[in-house]
Amino acid sequence: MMVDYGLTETQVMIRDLCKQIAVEKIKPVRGKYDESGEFPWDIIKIFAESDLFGISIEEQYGGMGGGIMETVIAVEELSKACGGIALGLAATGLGTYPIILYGTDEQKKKYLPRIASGKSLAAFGLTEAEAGSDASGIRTTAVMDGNEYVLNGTKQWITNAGEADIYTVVAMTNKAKGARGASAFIVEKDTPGFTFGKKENKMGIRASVTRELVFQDVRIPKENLLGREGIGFMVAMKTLDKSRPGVAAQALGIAAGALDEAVRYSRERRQFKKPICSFQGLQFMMAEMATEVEAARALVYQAARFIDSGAKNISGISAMCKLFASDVAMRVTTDAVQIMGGYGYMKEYPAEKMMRDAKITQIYEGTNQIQREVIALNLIKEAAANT
Ligand code: COS
Repeated sequence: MMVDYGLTETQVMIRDLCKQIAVEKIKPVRGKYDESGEFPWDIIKIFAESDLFGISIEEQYGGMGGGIMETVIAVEELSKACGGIALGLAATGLGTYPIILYGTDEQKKKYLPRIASGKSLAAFGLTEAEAGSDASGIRTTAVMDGNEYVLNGTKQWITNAGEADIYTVVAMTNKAKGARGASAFIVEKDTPGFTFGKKENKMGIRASVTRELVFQDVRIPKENLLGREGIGFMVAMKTLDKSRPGVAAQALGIAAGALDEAVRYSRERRQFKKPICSFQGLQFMMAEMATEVEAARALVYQAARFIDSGAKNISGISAMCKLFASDVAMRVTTDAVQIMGGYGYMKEYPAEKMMRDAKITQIYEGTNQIQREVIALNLIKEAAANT
C-alpha cells in the first residue's frame, strides 16, 4: 500500500535518491557500524556528494532551498536502513538552524556554503549535565572581553561532537536574568581551549557520535554572536520547533523499516507447515503496526508542510509529531522483534537494533513528557487567546 501524499517532483527525487543510498550503501554496513560505534565517514561523504546537506539551506548560500518537508523525506528514507547513520545528517540540520534562523548575511555567507557542500558538519550545543529538560538552567558562560566573548563550561551528550567543524552553542551572558540572559554563538572546532570529552557508549544509534563539548577560556570574536544578547533561549526553542519533525521522521523511518522486516520475515518463516503470516495473531499485530506507521507519516508530513507554509505558532504541532512518531517507533520495533521471535532477538537480524535505535527518539530533543507539556501549554494559550 502506497499512499499518495502529493509529493512534488523534487521531493520524489530526494526520496528516490535517499532510498537508493539506504538500500545500496547503508544496509550493507549498518551492522558493522552498530557493532564498532565508529563514525560512518564513508556514508557521510556519499550524503555530501548527493547534496543532502544542502536540502534546507537557501540557494544563495549553496543549498537546495528546500524546507522541513524535504528534510523529513530524506531523514525518513535513510532511517529505514539506519537511524544512527541518518543522524549525522539530521544533527547537522539541528546545528545549522540557529544560523539559518538568526544568522546575518555575513555569518550565513561564511558558514552555510561549507555545511551545504558537506565539507563541514554542524552540531548544536544546548544540554548540560544539570540542564536537560530544564534547558534554561544552563551554566556555561560567555563573558565579553574587548572584541571577544570568553566561553567557559561543558555541554553534554552532543551529537556529531568532535566530527563537526561548526557548533552553535547556547551560553549565559547574564546569569541573573535566567532564560532571558542566554545567548547563542557560533564556535569553530579549532578554537584554542575548545576540546571534546570521551565518546559515549550508547544503547542505540551507535553509528552516531555523542561527546561533551568542553570550553576553557575559549575566545571567539564578537561577530560570532547569533542575533543579539539575551535571545539565546528563544534561538534554542525556535531551533527545536524546526528540528523536532526531523526526529519524528527518524522515528517514522525506523518504524517503517522494522515493519518491512517483520512482514518479510513472516512470509518466509514457516511453522505448523504454514508461513507464520497466515496466523491471525500476527496479522492483527502487523495491521496495527501498519496503521500506526501510516498515521505517523500523515502527521509528520502535515506538520512539516504546516511549518514550511510560514505558520507562526508551530511549537505544538512540532511537538505532536515528535511525540506520536517516536511512541509509534517504540511500539512497532518492539512488535517487530516479537513477530520475529528468537531471530528477532539476535543481532544477525536488524530488528533488535531498530528497537534500540527507536528508544532515543522518545528522549532527545526534548523527552516525550516535555513534548506533552509543550502541547498542553500551547493548547491552553490558544484557548486563552480565543476567549
Ligand atoms: N518559541 C519562542 N519562544 C519560546 C518558545 C518557543 N517555542 N518556548 C518558550 N519560549 C519563550 C517563552 O515565551 C518565554 O519568554 P518570556 O521570558 O519572554 O516570557 C521564555 O522562552 C521562557 O519560556 P518558559 O518559561 O516556558 O521556559 P521554561 O524554562 O519553563 O521551559 C520548556 C520550557 C520545558 C518547554 C523548555 O525548557 C524545553 O523545551 N525543554 C526541553 C529542552 C530540550 O528539548 N532539550 C533537548 C536538548 S537539545 S537536543
